[in-house]
Amino acid sequence: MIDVASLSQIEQLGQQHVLRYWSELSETQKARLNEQLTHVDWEMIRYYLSDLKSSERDVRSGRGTIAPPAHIVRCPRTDAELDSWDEARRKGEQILREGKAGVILLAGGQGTRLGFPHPKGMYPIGPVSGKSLFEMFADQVVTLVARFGHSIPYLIMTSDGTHEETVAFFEQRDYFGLGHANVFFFRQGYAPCVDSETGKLLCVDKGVLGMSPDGHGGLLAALLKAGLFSEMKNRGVEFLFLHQVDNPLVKICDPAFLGLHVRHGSEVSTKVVSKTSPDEKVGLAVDLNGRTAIIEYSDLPSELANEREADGGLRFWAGNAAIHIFNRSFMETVATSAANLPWHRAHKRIPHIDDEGHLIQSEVENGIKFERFLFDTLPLAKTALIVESSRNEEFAPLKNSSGEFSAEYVRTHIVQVALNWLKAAAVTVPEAATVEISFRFASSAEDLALRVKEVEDLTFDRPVYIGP
Ligand code: UD2
Repeated sequence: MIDVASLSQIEQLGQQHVLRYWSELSETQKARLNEQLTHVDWEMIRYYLSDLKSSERDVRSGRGTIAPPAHIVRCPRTDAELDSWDEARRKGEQILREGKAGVILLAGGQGTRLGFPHPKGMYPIGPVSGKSLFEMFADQVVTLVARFGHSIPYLIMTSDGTHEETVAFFEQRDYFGLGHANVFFFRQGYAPCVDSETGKLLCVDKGVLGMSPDGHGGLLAALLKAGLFSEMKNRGVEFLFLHQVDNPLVKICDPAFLGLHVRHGSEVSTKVVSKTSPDEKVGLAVDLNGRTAIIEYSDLPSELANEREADGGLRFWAGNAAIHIFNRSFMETVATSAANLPWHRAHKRIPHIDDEGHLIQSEVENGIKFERFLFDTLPLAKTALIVESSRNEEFAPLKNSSGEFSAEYVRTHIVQVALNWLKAAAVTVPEAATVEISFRFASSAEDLALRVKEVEDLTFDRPVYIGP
């Protein structure tokens, strides 16, 4: 029996073709198609059909007014700013001691640009250790737990494409010492794909809709479905630190960032880094129609991307480092409210069956995938804070198989951070040395300086890994 609610939507939206093979399907196949149909966001399909050719965002069609963020907390330079950050750091450290912080890792992406045949977090990025991204993140969390004396739950969002391998990777390594009870794997949801010309739902087999992960904005519904908002509330977690799987330089639960977030009374805070060029492919923190927002680089008109201030710097310099802190209560409110996040469209080559049921591997971008972006929560917040981070210290994401944001690029940046810390601790180290410092040994330049006795006699004529 076809799900009645879905059937009326199918008829209203001219999607009868998805039922073409219904009579040929087994009971199992019918049940699967019904399951898929009940998860289709028919409002999204309706909107898409009514809006087939127009742009999806205000700013691109010129309806929106866009400006740099009115307020950004810049990296500290003066003594007064340094004192202010130190005070924020102490406040953040208190939050960690009180067990009010949790961590969310976005790990559902397919990582297609990298060409790595496993979940990206498994990539052996450590320049000397060969540690995976997952292990480097775990090293940070284990160190934070030891330092602040309270467990920190680690919530890892996967997708069907990454789930099994990711869970097995952690289980085989005993969760890197995080403690099984503190790690929560949960899967994000899916959205159907449509033909970009007709808006027809694409099928990948007789009675099987073509679906794709619903974007990292699917986090909210996935947390809700997994019961993790109430789990976090029961644990006393008030703040959720969120990071992407691709950036090993991220300072997980950075106490200063936590402190600034709380001091500002923000519902969501985001770190930005200086763009290296007007067309760098990172999202932008902006004021969009007077609200703090992040827009994708593709949504920023090039004339705005190229605007410069009197000092020659980019007017729109604040690149989205994809490092956020959310109040758990705010995230839950958005997850349960009707004000859902907007759908973004991505033109893709999507395999699909033709009228005769033959699978077509399209040579052109024939279809649309729909994704929600987590950063679309910013305009929904009463207060959203933008905080600058030092690009050299905290941003080197692994994206591509070569060139910028490649493994070589990332490893070079990991080594450079270690060299900077050693130099700050007055350790003599050659510029060309290859060094990696484990977060379990030191998680900042200040940490390293406290243990300089243990490293000052090291020789750097070969790659050196400083850590347990
Ligand atoms: C993201 C940002 C971009 C910039 C850049 C910085 C978006 C749309 N763009 O670009 O503005 O900040 O990062 O590095 O966010 N993911 C899921 N499920 C999904 C899709 C993605 O979990 O369905 C995760 C993915 O595993 C990764 C993160 O979200 O951790 C970013 O995904 P991406 O690689 O697609 O983002 P990218 O590089 O296009």
